Amino acid sequence: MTEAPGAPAPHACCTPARPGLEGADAAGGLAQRAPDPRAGLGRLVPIRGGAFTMGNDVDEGFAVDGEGPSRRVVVGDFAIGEATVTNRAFAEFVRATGYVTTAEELGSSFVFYLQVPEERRARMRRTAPGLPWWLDVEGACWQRPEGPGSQVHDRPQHPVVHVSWLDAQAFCAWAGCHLPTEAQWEYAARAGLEARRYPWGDELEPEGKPRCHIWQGDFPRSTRGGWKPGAIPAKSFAPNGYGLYDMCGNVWEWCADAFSPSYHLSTSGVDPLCDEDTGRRSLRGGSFLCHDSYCNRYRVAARSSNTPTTSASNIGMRVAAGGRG
Ligand SMILES: [Cu+2]
Repeated sequence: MTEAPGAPAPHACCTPARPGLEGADAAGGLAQRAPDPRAGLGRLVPIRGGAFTMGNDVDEGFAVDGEGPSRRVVVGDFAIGEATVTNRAFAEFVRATGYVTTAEELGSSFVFYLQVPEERRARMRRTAPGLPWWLDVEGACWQRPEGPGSQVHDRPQHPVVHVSWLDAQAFCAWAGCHLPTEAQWEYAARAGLEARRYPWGDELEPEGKPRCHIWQGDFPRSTRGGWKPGAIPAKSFAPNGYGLYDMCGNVWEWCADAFSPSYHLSTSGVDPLCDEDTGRRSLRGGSFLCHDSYCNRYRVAARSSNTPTTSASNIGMRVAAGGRG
């Protein structure tokens, strides 16, 4: 699908980026404590490896994303979180380590404008360049997802958001796991269905029922039917065939790979991992801001990326264990 007329970049709806902070590409400084592996992580689903068709050749994404050419890829056995990492699990990590996230260090994070109360919005000036619906909100971070005055005490089962790729790496180092590779993520998302658009098949809303948390209404101006922009609790919709929740929509999920648009041309066909020095990291799954009219990256083959220091109210993470990573 196409982006809106006059859109600054086809990456637009999903991912503002922090400029000028690239290069910090390793999660240094966090002592590896004797972790309680998988503490508070929820279930890790064992996935039996195999061969699958990865990527997409149908012209329904954005050429710059590099969704194709599709190809056969083999992944080894691994395990993956049944859901995204929750606020509860991330709080456990912070309590145990005193970890300070990138957003907390830098003093701000990106919040979608409709998530910020109108009276506060009016006083805000800073927006992401070219993306007016993103506010760079001072004080926004995982514990205050909409900025000062917001909190997560009543959202323990929501996915943690405002985590940078560096934060995700640090969390994984503590929990004794790793971020899934793109190949592991897509293999898990497809759950054995070949060449389908979504984890459940080709139809977005079978029998008229939403299957994932994506934008409802006219993006980015208005919502319909009482739908509100913002992450919702993990596991709010039915899982896919492998028992995995929210592989589409809700929040973007960081992957281990460096992002390259030529990923499908340049990486191996066996447990691929892109380690080119591109300054960006891959994101999968789409978020509550995705909508067919603007950004349909809630498909299993769709890809996005951001700089490793970027955080936003629609970016979270899921962990993996075993296999490559
Ligand atoms: Cu999107």
